[in-house]
Amino acid sequence: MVDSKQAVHIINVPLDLGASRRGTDAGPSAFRVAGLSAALQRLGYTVSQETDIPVPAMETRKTDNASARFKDEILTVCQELASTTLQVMDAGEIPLVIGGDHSIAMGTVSGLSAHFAKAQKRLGLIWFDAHGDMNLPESSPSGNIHGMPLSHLIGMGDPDLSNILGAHPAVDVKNVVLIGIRDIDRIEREIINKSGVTAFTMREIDEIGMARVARRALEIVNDGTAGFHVSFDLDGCDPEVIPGTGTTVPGGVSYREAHLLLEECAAHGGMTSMEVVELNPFLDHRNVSAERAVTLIQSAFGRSIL
Ligand code: EXY
Ligand code: MN
Ligand code: MN
Ligand code: MN
Repeated sequence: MVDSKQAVHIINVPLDLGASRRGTDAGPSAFRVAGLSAALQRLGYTVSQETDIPVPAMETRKTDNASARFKDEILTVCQELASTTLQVMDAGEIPLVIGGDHSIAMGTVSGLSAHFAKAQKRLGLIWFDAHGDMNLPESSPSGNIHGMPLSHLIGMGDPDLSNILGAHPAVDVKNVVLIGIRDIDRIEREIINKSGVTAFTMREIDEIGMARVARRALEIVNDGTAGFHVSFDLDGCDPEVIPGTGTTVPGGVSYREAHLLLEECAAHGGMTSMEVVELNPFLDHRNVSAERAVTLIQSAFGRSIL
């Protein structure tokens, strides 16, 4: 569980092969410039180490897999990331994974699950996103793997991508919640509805408020689990809050609502790890999205206003 006596281990994954739009490969650099490490240290954490996962540049690769573009490369990156996440958890440190596009979650979460599986324990998962990320190679309108990681983590889809480190499924659908969704593809909608994951759409957030959404989500992800991971896609926030991301969708989560969710995660005490994905510094204005993302991470790691 996240606790300032534990060391944070930042894992940078500059991947953009899972998206059509270039630029998430510069995410880790923008977070460094925005002072991520110092921001954690101000909260009392030690940042034990930064590990950079090697990622090939798109220009050096070709993909002939139209339904899951750059699958082989993404699989290799996710396997390396999963091993790293597992080692970090085994060492008692807190993994903070910085993307990169959202494909990396298949690696992050598989590594976390492998850690808990050794003790016959399960992991809960909060997936904050404008999108469902529940396409399958055969349903995807784009072939972009960043639209598919969650379906693979619940054991569907391509068998290589859904079996990283032998965790299959990496998470049990009954402990998975989607928060903030508002842009779902036609077949993806059926996949989500049949899957058994709980979805808090923007409509639910509008209707009952983020405070209640957060509390219900925390009940679900902590039901019978050893803790929960937060996979935070910055495009879940409204584009006015986070302009620096590639697949913006209007009508998103406000700055304060996002903080509230993460403050509730910290107050609960069961968060094991976090990842922040889809920052695209080339679409940002003077790194404001990275700076806001750093403050969001601070809330998840226990920063309180007073
Ligand atoms: N649903 C669309 C697709 O599968 O292509 C868009 C997915 C965007 C995924 C982003 C980053 O969370
Ligand atoms: Mn996503
Ligand atoms: Mn998204
Ligand atoms: Mn769409």
